[in-house]
This record gives sequence, structure tokens and C-alpha cells, in this order.
Amino acid sequence: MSLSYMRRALPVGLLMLAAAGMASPARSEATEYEFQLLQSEVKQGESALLAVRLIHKPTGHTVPAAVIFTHRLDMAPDGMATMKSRLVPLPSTEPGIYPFNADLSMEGNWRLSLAAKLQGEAGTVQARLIFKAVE
Ligand SMILES: [Cu+2]
Repeated sequence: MSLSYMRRALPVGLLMLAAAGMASPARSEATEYEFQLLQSEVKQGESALLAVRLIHKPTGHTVPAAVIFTHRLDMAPDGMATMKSRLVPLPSTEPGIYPFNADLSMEGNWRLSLAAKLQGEAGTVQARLIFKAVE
């Protein structure tokens, strides 16, 4: 994407955010947060370690103590949305980092879906993150 495209697209994006904010203030607050995978490639195996970081986008700070109430792991990116696999949340060892133990039974592209509630924020933070299981 070129810089000139981004300059033109930005005001439209801001208007859309403003419109969404009027319709649903709670939702627009939750959109300031983002889950990010710590790694885009993970070694395939039945006891793989995945980790995501939750950031507050305006400040770049990591956000601890989110309650992840929905989590799912499947191979939707490779056309296997029904191929769901085991995903177990682990205790956080670093503020704002959320680790999981996962059964990556197959090499290829996996999707990690999360939904979380944050302390002091209405709305839900949702994420669909794609990563690759490699040998
Ligand atoms: Cu598969």
C-alpha cells in the first residue's frame, strides 16, 4: 500500500470509527486493544507453546489481567474450519502476555480465535490470528 493511498484512506477510516462510536460507544473502546501473536511460525507438535500479547494501540502498552472467555484453534486458513484442536490457556508469566498450550497436529496454517473482557472497559476484544505450524 502506497503512502499516498494511506493519506487518502485515513480520513475515511477516522470517519468510520467516529460513526461506529456514535452507534456503540462500548465497541469503539474495545477496538483500541489488539491481540498480537508473539510468533508467526510455531513448531508443529502435540504440546506446542503459543503466546499472544494484548496491547492498547494508542499507547503501545501491554495490558494485563484480561479475561479470555472464548478461545478456539482451527485450520480455517487451510480450508479446514471444522478441524478444531486442543487449546489450553496457561498462567501468564509476564504482564500482558497470554500463553497457551496447543495441539498442532498438522503442519500448515492455523487460526487462533479469542474473545476477552478487560477490566474497566465495556465491550469485547476479539481476535482472529493466523500462524503457521512448521516442522
Ligand atoms: Cu488440518
